[in-house]
This record gives sequence, C-alpha cells and structure tokens, in this order.
Amino acid sequence: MQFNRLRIPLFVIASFLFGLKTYFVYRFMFDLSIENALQEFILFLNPLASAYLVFAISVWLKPKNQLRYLRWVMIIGTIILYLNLVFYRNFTDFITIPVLFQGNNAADLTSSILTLIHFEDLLLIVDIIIVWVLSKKLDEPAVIFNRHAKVAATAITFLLLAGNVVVAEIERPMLFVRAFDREYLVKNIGVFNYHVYDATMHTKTKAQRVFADGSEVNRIGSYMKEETGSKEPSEMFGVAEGKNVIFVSVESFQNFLFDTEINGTETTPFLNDLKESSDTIWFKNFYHQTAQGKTSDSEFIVENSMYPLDRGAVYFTHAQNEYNALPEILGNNGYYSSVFHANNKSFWNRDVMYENIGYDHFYGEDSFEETPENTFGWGLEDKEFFEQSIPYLKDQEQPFYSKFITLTHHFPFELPEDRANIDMYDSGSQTLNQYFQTARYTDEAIEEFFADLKEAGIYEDSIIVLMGDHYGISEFHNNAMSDFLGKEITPYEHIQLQRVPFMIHIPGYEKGEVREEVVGQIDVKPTLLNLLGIQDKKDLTFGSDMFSEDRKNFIAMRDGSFVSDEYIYTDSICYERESGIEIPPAEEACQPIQEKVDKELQYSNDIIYGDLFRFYDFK
Ligand code: GP9
Ligand code: MN
Repeated sequence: MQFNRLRIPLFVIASFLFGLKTYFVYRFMFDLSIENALQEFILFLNPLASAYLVFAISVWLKPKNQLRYLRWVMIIGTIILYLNLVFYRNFTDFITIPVLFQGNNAADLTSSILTLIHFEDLLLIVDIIIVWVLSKKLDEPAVIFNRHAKVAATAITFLLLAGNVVVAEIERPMLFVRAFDREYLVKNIGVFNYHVYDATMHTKTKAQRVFADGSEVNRIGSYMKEETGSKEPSEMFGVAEGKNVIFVSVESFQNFLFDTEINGTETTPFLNDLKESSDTIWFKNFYHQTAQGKTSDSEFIVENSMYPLDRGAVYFTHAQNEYNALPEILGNNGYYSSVFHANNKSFWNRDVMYENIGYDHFYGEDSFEETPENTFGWGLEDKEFFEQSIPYLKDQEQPFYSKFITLTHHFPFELPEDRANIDMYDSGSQTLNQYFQTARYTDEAIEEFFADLKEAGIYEDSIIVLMGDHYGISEFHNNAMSDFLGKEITPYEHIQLQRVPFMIHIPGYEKGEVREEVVGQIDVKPTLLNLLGIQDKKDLTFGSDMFSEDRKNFIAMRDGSFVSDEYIYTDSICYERESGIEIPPAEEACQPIQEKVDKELQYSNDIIYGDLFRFYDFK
C-alpha cells in the first residue's frame, strides 16, 4: 500500500473522523438509551464500521475522483446525519422514506424549526473542514493504491460489517425481523445502514400490494371477528341515537395535565370540571396509539379501528386504499360528515384521504379568516377557530358528524405573552415550560365553544366527544418531566404518560361516570357506532366497544408495547399494571398477550400494505 506523507491513507482518516463524529452525535445529541456495556460498544463500533464501508470504496476510483469522492461523501453524510438529528429533536424518531415524501409537512414546521437547531451543531462540520484541507494539500500520486491494497481495504470493510452484524444479533436477536423499533436499529447498525434497510423495506411493501393474496382477508377477517370486535350490543346501545356528533381532537393533550396547578393557578379548569360532570363519561385509562403519522394516525385509528403503520403515515402512503371508515358508515345511516381544521388541506394528505373515506366536506384553512392578531403558533388560534366554525355548523344538515382538530396547543407551544392566563412552568425544558400555557389556552377555547354551541341551539341535540390525539411532551424532556411529576420516568411511567383525554359528553344524560377500563383510540369507532345505535355487522375492527362486557382486554402500541387489564409491557419488560412492579421474565406473564399483539400489528399491516379490503364485501 502506498502511503501519503501522513503515512495513513486519507480515506482511513476520513472514516475515523466521520465515524467518531457520528458516535458523538449518537451518544450525546440523540437520546438513545444505553443499557449495558455491549450496547455501548456497538454504538461505538457501528459508526466507524459504516463510515469505513463508504469511504473505503474510494480506493477503486481514479486518484482525482477519489479526493472528490471523499470530500462529497463527508458533506452528504453529515447532511443525512444532521437531518436525522433535527427530525429526532422534534419526533424522538428517525426519518423513514415515506416521511420524506411528506415534504409539505416539513415546510410547515417552520415555526418549530428554530427551536430544533442548536448552536453547538456547528461542531459537526469540523471533520469536513479537516478532510477538505488535507485532500486539497495531497498530490494525486499519494492516493494511488495497488491491487493488493485495494483488495485488502475492501476485505476490511466486510470484516467490520460482519463483526457489527454479529454483535448486534447477539445483543438483539431477530433485530431485522421485528424491526418495529427504529431506535434499536440505529443503535445497532447505525443511521446510514438503517436508511439502506428502510429503503429495502420500502420497496418490499410497494411490491406487497401487487402480489397481495385476496384470500388472506378471510383469514384475518375471521380473527378480527373472533378476537377483537365485541359481538353483542352493550348496555349503551342507541343512547345517542339520532344525535349530532361533535368530535374534538385536542392537540397534544396528555392526561397528566389534569388537575395540575402552576403557581397556584389551575392549568385546565374547564376540562377538569367537564371530566367529572354528570353529563360526561370519562375514560381515565384511555391511551393514544399513534406512530409516525401523529395527528393523522390518530384520525386513521379512530376512523378505521386499525393500527397505524410501523413506518410513515398511512394517510400518506395508503390514502387510496379501500376502507370501511366511520364517516362512510355514518353516511350510509343518514349522517352528514365534515372536518374542521384551520391548516392547509394537503397537510398529512388529508384532502385525499378524507375524500376517499367518505367525508362530505372539509373546512380547511381557506374557510377561515386569518389576521395577524388571530394567527400564532401553527396558524389560526383555537378560540377564533371554534368561533368561526359556528356559522358553518349551524348551516349543516342534521344529524351531522363533525370533527374539529385544534392547533394552538402544538409543539413548540408558543403563545403571545398577553394571551397567557397562567404562568410558565420553570424547568430546564422550554418546551415543557410553555406546554401549560397553550394547554390553558385550548381549555379556554373549548369552554367558549361549549357556550357558543348552547347559544347556537346545537348543544342539546348533540353529543360532544373530546379526545387527545397523541403526546405533546416527548421523551426528550424526561428530565424536566421527572422534576414536574416528582418521580423518575421509567419505561413504565413513559407508557402511563401516553394516556390522553377521552370524554363522551351527553347533554342531559345525568348518569356521568369515571370509567377505569383500559381502552384506546382503536376502540373509538365501535364505541361511537354503538352509542348511535348503528350496527354494521360486516365491519372489521381491531378495537371493541368500550362499554361492552366482552371487549378485548388490551391496548397495543405500534412498537409492540401493550397495556392490558393486568400488565404493562414495554422495552421488553413486563410490569404489573397498577403497581408498576416488574415481573421476572421467567414467569412469562406478558407472553400470551405479546403474541396476540404481534399478530394483530402484523395483520393490520397486511391489510394496509396489501390493500386487502378491496377483496372483502362490506355490504
Ligand atoms: C396539522 C396538525 C398537527 O394539521 O394536525 O399535526 P401533528 O404535527 O400533531 O401531527
Ligand atoms: Mn397532533
């Protein structure tokens, strides 16, 4: 091998610097949980291995191209790493190919983006500069390798790669098969190899629709009928028959907000009272089940009683599929359906999906009057949003099903100072500090909405359903959360924090109660249909009527975690649900449900990827 004046080939220097940088980003900028020494070792090994893999290819190039290749790979690699970092800071997740095609959503993140870029990020270009300068100083002959050297350099690539895969497999058996969990993949094989894996998966799922086997739907359908949907109408059947349904999806609201105070002021006084009102049925153990599709996933789950996808947002990737969705069923039963949401219509591809699943009308941003005073954070503020919706609502044919999606209480939870009626919290997390103020704002907006509905004469003939779409405070803020709650955020606590509001408010009902059942977004569709006295015998759902005696007794999360009446399973740990005590793995207490969860998640994916409902007759 010919050495340059530095005696070390430049591609090795580049691999080392870039690998080291990547390791530092993994270790100190992402928030990856490292549980043991082997994981720590893998985290150190994989960036070096994958950097070497890419840089060592250069030895096969002509000297001039070699130097150019090294420089550009440094830059492109850094951009990929950095985009993942920014994405991670917002979503505690890594980019997938379907998410990339949600480009217009990224553009809408403009108000959040500044909080996601940090000053120390500048350090990420140091190695680029070093390699750039060195490559300019080198003479071309310094990077001429003979055949032996080339083969040796490439052989080392394979050794490193094989070593990485072997230790990763030891640490995490079946890593590539289960792959629900992107964090595990990145920890074990690195963000670059993860992208290669993701691209392979993407191609595979595209092919799945083409080769889908129509008879599969009968097998899955039988399972759903047997195991998931509840068979008999519950005692609440028809309680809200013929009423309008006003469904409010409350952005980023988590249950832990309830009954909290900041400096002696109640955070959400209206919702606190509403949940205990004699006209409200509140499910206090209701979990969101969303994944990468955030709000749109919550909508998908509610409309279809199916799971979101493990990668990307189903609203984007499979908006043209055949579904038997809630608005469509309601439409067949004499309901007019609409959505109110003051954002552009194509966000989350809503316009396409809504049309497909049978909404009659979508009141998007263009239906509202926006001024500099009434627009902050993500757009039209909630109070104006509700107020401006009332005339539309009044004009709708009854009975109607109308979904409202709020926006003010959205990350990064910005509120002009003069609008805040509660202090900021005081912790190391700006996000958490602001979270209470926008929650308060939305609470006030919903209170005003109730008053307006009464004034408009709509209230009496309607039921109002309030649901939280997903978490607002990600794991990134665990330290501040732990301060606020006065306890450590263990994996168990993390799952418990995924509880979001679910209230069914029935004016004049007077038998309101607080229910303890473990339920989730997947149960909303069958529950609502049952309340409205609508029976769709052929419907296929993964959830069941929350009021039913024979409802399914667990709630699965997209990453394979679950909550059952007795247990909480997450991060490969089985806990007793109520006490949070860990159950030793040897007892296999969680295993039977774990198997069902894996099966259901797979079935749900099969239906979506194969577009299997096109082979099923819902009529
Ligand atoms: C955007 C709103 C927020 O239209 O629904 O989306 P999210 O970022 O929460 O998914
Ligand atoms: Mn949301």
